[in-house]
Amino acid sequence: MIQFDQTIAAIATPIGEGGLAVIRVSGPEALSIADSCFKPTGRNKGIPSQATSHTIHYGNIVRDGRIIDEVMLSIMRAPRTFTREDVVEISCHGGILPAKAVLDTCLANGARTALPGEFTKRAFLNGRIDLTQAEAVIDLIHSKTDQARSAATEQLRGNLSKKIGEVRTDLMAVLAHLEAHIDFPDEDIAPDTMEDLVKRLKSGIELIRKLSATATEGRILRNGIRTAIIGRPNAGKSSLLNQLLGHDRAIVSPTKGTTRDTIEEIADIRGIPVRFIDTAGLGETDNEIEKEGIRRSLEVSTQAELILHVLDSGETFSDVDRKYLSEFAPNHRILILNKSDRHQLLDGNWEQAASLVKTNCLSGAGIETLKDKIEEVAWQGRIQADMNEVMVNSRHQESLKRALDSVETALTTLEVDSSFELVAMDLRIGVQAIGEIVGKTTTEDLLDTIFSTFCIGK
Ligand SMILES: Nc1nc2c(ncn2[C@@H]2O[C@H](COP(=O)(O)OP(=O)(O)O)[C@@H](O)[C@H]2O)c(=O)[nH]1
Ligand SMILES: [Mg+2]
Repeated sequence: MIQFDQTIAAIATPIGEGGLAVIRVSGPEALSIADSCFKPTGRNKGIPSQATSHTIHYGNIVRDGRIIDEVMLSIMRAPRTFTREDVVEISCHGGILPAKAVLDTCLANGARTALPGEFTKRAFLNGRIDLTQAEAVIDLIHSKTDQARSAATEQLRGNLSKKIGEVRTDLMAVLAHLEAHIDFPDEDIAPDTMEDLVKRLKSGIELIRKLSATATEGRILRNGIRTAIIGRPNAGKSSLLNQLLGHDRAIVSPTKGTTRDTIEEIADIRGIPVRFIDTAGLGETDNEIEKEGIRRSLEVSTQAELILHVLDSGETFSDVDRKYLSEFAPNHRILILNKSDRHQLLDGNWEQAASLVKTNCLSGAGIETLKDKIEEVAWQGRIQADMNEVMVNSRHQESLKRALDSVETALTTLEVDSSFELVAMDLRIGVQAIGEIVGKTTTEDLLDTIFSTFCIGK
């Protein structure tokens, strides 16, 4: 275990008004800091440093003889804590000022403010969790749908670490064998041992491939799918957004050009976080603000992974729509024939469109079908059931790719019976790349990048 000199403290709950706020303190002086500022008032008036581990105490936080707040103080001694250091958690009254006053008191008694993610970083550096689990903590906090939460929970439980461990064990076993052989070159590798080595490399490669294949799901569940709602003014784009969100977010009006800026909102569509972007609408205008709106609509459309192109069924097909249908070739597009309640004037050979949904945004008809369609388009049969909700992120994928390259090269070299030194060299690169995923090999830069995305207090 690493002995950090400094004791860190932070408000662990969101800043704002609430029932409770929690101040977290971790490090060698956590208990002595608690001794200096906590005055127990309950029946058991023991001081924190004398208290049994994993107990909770009632009392006041006191600074310069003045009571700052009435609190509950939890004492957790190393190593059975999140950071594996002594940890004290103080639950005080919610609200910015009480929490800040309690934190300031801890700082005045010798703690320093924690950096973003520093508690989790200590948990990692002290071997409590590996890097994929640390990343899962942030995925969990940021998760927008139940499916995303569940994937993060699995990763936090060490599901991905276990799979990475399996690959690593296979590669290490082969490597150990080859290294022993390199040291005693006179002995031949028996044919059945050789077969076993090849088998292990092949199973490692297969697992690396399967893990890599989960990257798309991982990205979708972590980042959501950027979905632009485009179409001519008044087609019903804002009405559609409201229907998909289940509440009135965007202003709907019969006046053309009501939505001038883009509106972005995340919705849970069948477990997928979909980031809908309602746009100003396509078309011609002389108004400067509307022009800017249209420019932004186009920008959003080019960056979107999915486009919902809304058409008004009560109008004839226009050149503007034709232009955008031919100009944009997004990865995925769903055509929405809205206003299905109106007299149908929209002409066109719609049956050819791959994805088409008829909706009525006044009644909500067709919205559930549209959600099914979005789900279908998003997954495209990519779910790999046997991966047990393991979903790698782009960092893992990058390491997996390097590992795959070198292990495949190693296998080819081994099979053509070439130099074992070469095979071993490639395997070492592979093991190294696999190790990066769980943090067996890391750099300070990498850790900074990962933990700086955390919130303070986590
Ligand atoms: N009849 C009918 N009117 C609709 C439908 N969807 C939207 N509208 C109306 O069409 C007008 C323009 O809608 P809005 O959502 O603001 O269109 P946007 O300019 O594309 O965002 C509003 O008066 C809506 O109430 C629909 O399915 N049927
Ligand atoms: Mg609108």
